Amino acid sequence: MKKILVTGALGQIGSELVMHMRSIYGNDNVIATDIRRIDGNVAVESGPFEILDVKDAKRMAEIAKQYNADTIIHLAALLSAVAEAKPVLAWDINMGGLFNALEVARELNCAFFTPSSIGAFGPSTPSVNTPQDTIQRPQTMYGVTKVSGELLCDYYFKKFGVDTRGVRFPGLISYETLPGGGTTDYAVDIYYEALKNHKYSSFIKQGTYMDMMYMPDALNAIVTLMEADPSKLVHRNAFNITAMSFEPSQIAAEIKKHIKDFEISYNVDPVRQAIADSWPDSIDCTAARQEWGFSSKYDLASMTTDMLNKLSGKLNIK
Ligand code: VAH
Repeated sequence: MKKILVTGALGQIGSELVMHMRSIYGNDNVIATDIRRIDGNVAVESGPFEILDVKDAKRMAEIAKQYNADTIIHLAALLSAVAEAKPVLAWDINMGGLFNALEVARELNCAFFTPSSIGAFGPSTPSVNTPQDTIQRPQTMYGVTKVSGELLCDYYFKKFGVDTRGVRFPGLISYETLPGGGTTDYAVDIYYEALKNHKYSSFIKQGTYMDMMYMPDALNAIVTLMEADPSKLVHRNAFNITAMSFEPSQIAAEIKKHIKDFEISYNVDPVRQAIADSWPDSIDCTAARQEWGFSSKYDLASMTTDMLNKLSGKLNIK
């Protein structure tokens, strides 16, 4: 990877991945794009930034040619809860944008990464230690676009030889940007509320297990996969990866070790609860470990310590 075009660069993953990749490949070699510019944002100010609506195929191709991109990291998408509220827009952005990005990668012979998600599984998928290859009948628009995206990326590899690669991300937890519109966002919101108010009302009910990962491990996984030997990639797109699986009372108990009077309560959102119930409790990531050496560093305890330290600085709360 030498000239990397990132779409959705101001989102939860993009805002940190741009900085991570710039630290590895050089500021001028990572072109950040998003549908809007946020002046002062470090991803905008520390290197090339272009406004790009991923539904605009012509503009995407122009930017990729202008910067001689050899890699496209396509992150622009609507997340699960927003996609369920706006399913037509979600298909338009998640699939229309993906198709445009794959076409640019095909025309310019770019390597290509886009994330799938545990949202690509559904209620008929084995929910414990979910296999790499299994039933995928998601019942959310987000999940439909993720399964479709996995198949489209496989097609572009087999039909056109585009070097497509991807992972099925679990819920990602980070402190740089507030996540928007996801089902796993409770596991980010809880840290903010714990520091600000020493209490949190969870929209996901107690006992609801979901796979999760701290953002540093997600960033490392993307770079490791993109640098991996392609001859070793059997599954190529949509590798199951995870770092931990927990339910709301477990993250609350871990926070309580740092904030003694922290209390969790529950005010369940039926829409996001139904989405969470359709996802696995835990997934198997043997294929990722075997084919490109995936590993994760953070567990719930070490993530909680780091999240609370970083957020207390960001929120200026001692
Ligand atoms: C969401 N954070 O909740 C995203 C992710 C696995 C969850 O896809 O929609």
